[in-house]
Amino acid sequence: MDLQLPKDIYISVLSEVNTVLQSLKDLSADKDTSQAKDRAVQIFSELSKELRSNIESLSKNAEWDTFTIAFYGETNAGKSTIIETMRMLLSEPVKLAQQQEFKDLEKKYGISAEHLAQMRHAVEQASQACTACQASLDALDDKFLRQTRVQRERVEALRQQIAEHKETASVWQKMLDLFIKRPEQKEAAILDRELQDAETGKQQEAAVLGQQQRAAQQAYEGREQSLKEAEASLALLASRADGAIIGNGTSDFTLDTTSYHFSNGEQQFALLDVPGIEGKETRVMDAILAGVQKAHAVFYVTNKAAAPQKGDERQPGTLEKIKQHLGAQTEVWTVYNKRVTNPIQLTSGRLASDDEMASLQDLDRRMNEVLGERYRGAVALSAYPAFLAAASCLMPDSQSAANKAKFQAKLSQPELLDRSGMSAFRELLLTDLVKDFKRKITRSNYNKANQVVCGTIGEVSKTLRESFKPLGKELKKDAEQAQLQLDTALDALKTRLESQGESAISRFSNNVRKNIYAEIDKDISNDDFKDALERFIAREQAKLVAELPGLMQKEVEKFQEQIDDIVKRFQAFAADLMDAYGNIRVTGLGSRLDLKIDIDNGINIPGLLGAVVGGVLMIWNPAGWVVLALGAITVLAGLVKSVMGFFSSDYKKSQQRKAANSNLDDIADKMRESLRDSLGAALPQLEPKIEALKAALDKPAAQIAGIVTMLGKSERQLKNLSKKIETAGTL
Ligand SMILES: Nc1nc2c(ncn2[C@@H]2O[C@H](COP(=O)(O)OP(=O)(O)O)[C@@H](O)[C@H]2O)c(=O)[nH]1
Ligand SMILES: [Mg+2]
Repeated sequence: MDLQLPKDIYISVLSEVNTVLQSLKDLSADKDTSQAKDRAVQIFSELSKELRSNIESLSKNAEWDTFTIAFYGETNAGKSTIIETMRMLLSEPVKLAQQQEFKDLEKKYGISAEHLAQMRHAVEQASQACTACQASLDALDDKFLRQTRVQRERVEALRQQIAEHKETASVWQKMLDLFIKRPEQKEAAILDRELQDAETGKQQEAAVLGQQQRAAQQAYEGREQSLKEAEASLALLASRADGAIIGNGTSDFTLDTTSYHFSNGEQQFALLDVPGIEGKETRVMDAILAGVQKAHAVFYVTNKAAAPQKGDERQPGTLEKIKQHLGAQTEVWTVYNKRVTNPIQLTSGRLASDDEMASLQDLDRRMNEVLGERYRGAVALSAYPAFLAAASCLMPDSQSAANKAKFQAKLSQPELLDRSGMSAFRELLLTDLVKDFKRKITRSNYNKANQVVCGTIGEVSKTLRESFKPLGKELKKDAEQAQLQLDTALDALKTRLESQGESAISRFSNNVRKNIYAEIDKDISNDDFKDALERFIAREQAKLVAELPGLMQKEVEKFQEQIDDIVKRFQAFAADLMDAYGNIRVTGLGSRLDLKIDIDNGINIPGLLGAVVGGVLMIWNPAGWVVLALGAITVLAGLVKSVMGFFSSDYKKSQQRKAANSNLDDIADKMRESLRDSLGAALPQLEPKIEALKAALDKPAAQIAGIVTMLGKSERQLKNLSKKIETAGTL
């Protein structure tokens, strides 16, 4: 493949495919093959439409300058955690800027863990003070009610006595009461005054307490307000904190693919954070596919040390998704992200246990089966502890900050990075993966282009294998069978015409014999005998000439029906075959490709059929042979003259019968000969018509065979193209 620039691969593939299509169009075709050619061209252009759109999408998504590595896997596997850690370890510019912003904000608001704790404590204290004030007020009420209970009850009792007295008193007594107060009235008045004094005292105390309560409430509200403000600036801070891209466990956290750009000396590379592959929405699927198309290498991240799940008919499993998405990648690695929650897990030497190592070997085997030599192996690491070690801008008071403290109390930062496997992963990324990246980019992009070509080769092969080849075979078999039936029908016609002739001859002989015997029995003279024989022969000939055409024509018509049937059966059969094979599903196109061919086209079968029988009846007079055979007949009596009644009458009769029989035998022989000649002249005229029909029956199979040859050629040309891409990609 002679390209000026590696990226010209797409244009080159498209132009090669056009060449294949053009060479299909350029094939010379005659009247019979042109329809097949048109179909082959149509099918190939349909199949290459898919190729074109795939190549265009590659050309749109392809990345040629920056080596691009996608992190691919289920949500929660730890993809974002690994990427976030790498951003910090490799000083990704956007990350550095973000960290700077975080520190600036932290300084501006003076927010620290202790400060926040103090503020929360102050709010708590103020709230307690409020509660205490309310309690004092309640206590005051209680005390007042308790202390005045005896007096209030006594006043109530006195009021009742006064009321009763008013109801029962005499008029005199009532008059008296206007001037002299009763003792209960005096006592009640004293008690009322005392209660009034107590109430005034309580209210004075309550006023003091109320003032205290309002002050406490004000203090509480003020402090809470400051806390809220501090927390709001905290949210601002959180968006700039390390780990902001890490998910919270829900599957829609990462919806789009985000890329992070790194440079390491000469090398430019990007890490792609791809959404979780269990996502079903098209938006997510598109993002995954676009990410994977761009990538030159892929890390399949999983938090299970086990081979990916296989799916079933209803739901594709992870393994099928990997096969579908990652088939065209240059290199694929597995990252086993072991979930570590306790620093103790990192202090015991190796990260992966023996069991996990064994499971990972099984996983490697499965991935190898699916991806072949593109699969590079598995790496074990623990992302979260490494993230904690690398992070320097964590939210004060956060779980991560607490975890960082917990892990760093046991292991230093370099120890954490080593033990978590992250240092080794960083080395892998910077040396193995990114090394020689220009060549790798070319190889990966060529691989992807080749994958598209191979996909189309697969479609062409499938179309040939599942449709045209078996269809051609079956059509051929059916045509052969129908041709055999046509031959058989022609043979049968010949036999039937012969036997019609044969029975005409015996009918003729028998009738003449019966009649002449009756005459002979009348004891006629030899001259009369000869006359009578000639008369009977002429009469029977006339009868045959009258009835034979009808009988013979019936046979010919029967033959016509037979061949009609044979041809119609074949046509129906062929149509069924077209239905069965002519509508196959072509993967990827999302629709069915209609491969139907109109088999009658160009073959005028009804025309041919009409010609067969019409022709026979035109050239053949079915009774002509009788006329020919008897036209020149002379009855040879061959009788001894019966002079003077020398011979007895019985002898004469037997002589006449003998003469009649020998004459009839001669005539029958002549008629047979004439029949043979007549059939011999008529039937061969049928043969070319039957041959023409047979040839017509061959046409559908021949057309399909033509398509098979033509598409087969295109398939070979595509295979050559694929080989060329492969070679160019590994240079
Ligand atoms: N304990 C522990 N948690 C982890 C580890 N790696 C990731 N996580 C947690 O798993 C969750 C999802 O991680 P994330 O990196 O967003 O996964 P992604 O969906 O693959 O991008 C987050 O809560 C992480 O803190 C790990 O090694 N140990
Ligand atoms: Mg994520």
